Amino acid sequence: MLSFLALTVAFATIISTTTAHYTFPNLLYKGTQYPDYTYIRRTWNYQNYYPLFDLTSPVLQCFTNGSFPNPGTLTVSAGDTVGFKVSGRIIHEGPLLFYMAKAGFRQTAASMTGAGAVWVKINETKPVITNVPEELELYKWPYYNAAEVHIQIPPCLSTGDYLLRVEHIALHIAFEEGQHEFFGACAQLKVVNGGNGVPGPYTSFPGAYSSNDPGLFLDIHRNWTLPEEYEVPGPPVWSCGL
Ligand SMILES: *[C@@H]1O[C@H](CO)[C@@H](O)[C@H](O)[C@H]1NC(C)=O
Ligand SMILES: *[C@@H]1O[C@H](CO)[C@@H](O)[C@H](O)[C@H]1NC(C)=O
Ligand SMILES: *[C@@H]1O[C@H](CO)[C@@H](O)[C@H](O)[C@H]1NC(C)=O
Ligand SMILES: [Cu+2]
Repeated sequence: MLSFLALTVAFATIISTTTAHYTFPNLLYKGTQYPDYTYIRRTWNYQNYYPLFDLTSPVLQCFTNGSFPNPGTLTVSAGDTVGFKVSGRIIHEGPLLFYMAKAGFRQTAASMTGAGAVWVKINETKPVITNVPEELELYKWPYYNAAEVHIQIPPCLSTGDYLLRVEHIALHIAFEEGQHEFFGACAQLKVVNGGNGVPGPYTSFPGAYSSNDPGLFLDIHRNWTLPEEYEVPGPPVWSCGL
């Protein structure tokens, strides 16, 4: 049985599904907002903003489908904060995740594909614990309605070329298995002034997620009294051991 709230939210979502989705087209760095898909790979959904549902698709690597040339690469220092401007706002509820993948031997951020077990999760957000009434879902997911998101490059990360992958997973209709909506993008970064961090564990896309993961198949509108028990999907976060 679905709660009234779940049905209401699902119905509202169906109505607005083609107009209200979101992409991450602009890199933000040291006060500059770069033009669309400068240092960010142009995503498969850059025009229609469609969600990705297929957890077995290589599109999950960088939300690209191979139709567009890769952009340039931005130089940043380990420990710097970079951001992604959202096209509109993150209008669905769910976790925000960041991953990085280092370019291999004779690869660059522009030439690497993101295939294989190369990804390390560097951040994730759980829902927050609040006494706000159930209906005010705004307060439960820290990035709900966000117009931009930011991430610190791990200060101990070793110097080199990387993909930085942002991912938002919308869970408003995830009470049906497979109805998780994935949105994201990859920035191409050259990280300088790095440290001696040893990242891990590594994961791959596809491969990191299954449609019956507890964090991907759940009713976030029902029995939602214990948000601290939410399990963000994918591997644990690596954070320089901090
Ligand atoms: C990739 O995405 C673009 C834009 O959405 C689309 O025009 C193109 O047909 C897609 N190519 C493939 C191989 O799916
Ligand atoms: C609600 O969640 C709690 C904690 O996971 C669980 O113990 C309880 O059985 C759940 N109640 C219902 C009605 O699903
Ligand atoms: C993840 O991001 C949040 C919000 O920016 C920040 O407070 C937190 O310290 C980060 N966690 C790690 C492990 O970097
Ligand atoms: Cu949606």
